[in-house]
Order: sequence, then structure tokens, then C-alpha cells
Amino acid sequence: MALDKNIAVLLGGVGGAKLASGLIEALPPERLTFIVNTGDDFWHLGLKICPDLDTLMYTLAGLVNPDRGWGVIDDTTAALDSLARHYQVEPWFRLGDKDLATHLLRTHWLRQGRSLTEVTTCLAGRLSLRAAILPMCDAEVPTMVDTLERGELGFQEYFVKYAWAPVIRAIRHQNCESARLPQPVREALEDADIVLIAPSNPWLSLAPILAIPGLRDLLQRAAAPVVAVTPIIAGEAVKGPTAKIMRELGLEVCAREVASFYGDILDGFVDDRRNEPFAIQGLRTIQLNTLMKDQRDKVALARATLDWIGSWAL
Ligand code: FO1
Repeated sequence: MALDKNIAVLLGGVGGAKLASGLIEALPPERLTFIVNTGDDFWHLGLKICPDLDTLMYTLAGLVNPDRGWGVIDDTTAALDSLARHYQVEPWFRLGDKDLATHLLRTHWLRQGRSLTEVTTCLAGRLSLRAAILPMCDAEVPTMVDTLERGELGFQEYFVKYAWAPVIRAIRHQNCESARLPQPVREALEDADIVLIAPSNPWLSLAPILAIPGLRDLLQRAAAPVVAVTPIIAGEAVKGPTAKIMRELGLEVCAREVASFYGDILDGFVDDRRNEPFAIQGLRTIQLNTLMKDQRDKVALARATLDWIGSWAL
């Protein structure tokens, strides 16, 4: 894979951060731009929480809690414990003391009037990250999840408070119609030699990004090949509610349904070698090992994906 190519990656959540961790070793970081889901973001105890931006930042900085894939390694909960002990406030959303530093500084800068793009670039810069980390937009476009048992829930209520147990009826990207694609995102996608869609949850983590007006048709027009990596292996998700949501939406839990969800923006699809092969007219596919159990797997998947794309697209 030529190391002088520019790669743009659409991602969210822990699965996306894993592939990002492999890419950052396979390429010069300056060649990588990560465009991150912010539909999971919410205001909590007065702080602006951006889980997918933080998961990616912490992962690339070697700070992430490796067991969870989110939050800071070896973090403590003195602040949360004090909220509970002295004020009977039991926050269902676990914010560690080291993690709080990020939320305090981000909230402080946002309140000064800086955009989320500027704030994210500053935070990543101070962590000495050389890859570009960009929020999909600067507006607040919270993912709302309509559930059978509890009606409409905010994303973190659904995902954390109710542990994604409620049955999903529909997913909405509030305010997305008035969100604007930030210029750095537009430029990254226009300058990209390859656009990757990471193995994140298509319905929860990628759909919000694809809902930003103009993004889908930018991908369709892009000269760069757009290639997705399957988040489904042998009928199951590696982590999180992807398979459960597919069943609840009446879909078959298979890679083909994921490829169909992305539709005609895709030029290629990296499937897992454990899956039943499928063919869709005009879509190139390959079957690799997409189960990233350790750093070696992550780098190997990143390299194999880029080499495959290089064999037909560059
Ligand atoms: N996930 C949980 O399951 N429980 C939590 O208490 C929790 C806290 C949390 C704090 C900061 C942060 O950046 C992420 C956190 N997450 C937690 C994960 C988060 O809900 C998910 O990573 C994304 O929103 C979905 O990918």
C-alpha cells in the first residue's frame, strides 16, 4: 500500500477505534483523518460528553481503558463517589476522575464560543496526536431511539441507563437537517484517496454521520473508493447491540444486510472469512479476518484492507 495516500475514516464507538488503532500503525498518522459520530453526545451534570470522540482520542493516545474500550485506563471515581455519598446523586453514567479532565476542558472551551471542531483539534493536539480527529458536524444532532417499552430515549439512556435492552422501533437524528458539514470534513473527503467505513454499528454510529446533509452525495461523487468493513461476524456483532437492532428492525443478521444498508455509496466491502460469501451487483468484496483480538490483528486488518483496495482502485 502506497504510504503517500490520504485515508478518510468514518467511525464511531469501540469497534471503529480498534480499526483506527491498526491504521495508525500501518500508515503515517498525517495521512489519516477520522470523521467521528457525535450522535451519542449529550449534556450530563452540566458537562458536554462526546463518547465516540473521546474513545478514539484515548485509544490513539494509548490512554483508553483496554477492557471497556472507553474511559481512561486506571481511572478512579472519587468525584462520582462523593456525589453519591454527600449528595445522594447516583449518576448512572460513570465518569472517571481522569476522564472528567476532558469533559471540563471541552465544556470550558465550548462555553467560550469555540466550535466542537476547534475544541477537538485542540484536545487531540495537546495529546500529541498527529492524525486528524474531526466531529461529523458542530451542531448538536442527538441520536434519539424510539423503543417499545419506554418510548423515545436519548442515546445514552438507551445504551447505558437501560443497557440497550429496550426493543428499538425507530432511530431519529434530531436536528440533522439543519446541521452543516464542517469545511475540514468536506476537504478531507474531497482530498481522500480512500474512504473507509469502520466496523462500527451502522444504525447507531454510522447512520448519524450519513444523515448530515450533503455527506452521502459527497461520498457518491467522490473519486476515492468507499469501502466498509463488516461489523457482523458469523451472525453476531463483536460488541454492542448491532445484531439485536438488526433483528428488531426485521433484518437478517448478516453482512449482506449491512452492505445493503450502506447502499450505492459503497465500492467495496471487507467481509469476514467466517461469513457466508455474498454478491451484490457492482460491489467488490473480500473475506478477511475482521475479528480484532489484539493489536496485531488490528494492524493486519488495516494493512490487508488497504492492500486489497490498492489492488483494484489506485
Ligand atoms: N458505557 C457504559 O456502558 N456505561 C457507562 O457508564 C459509560 C460511561 C462513559 C463515560 C464516558 C465515555 O466517553 C463513554 C462512556 N460509556 C459508558 C460508553 C459510551 O456510552 C459508548 O462508548 C458510546 O456512546 C457508544 O459507542
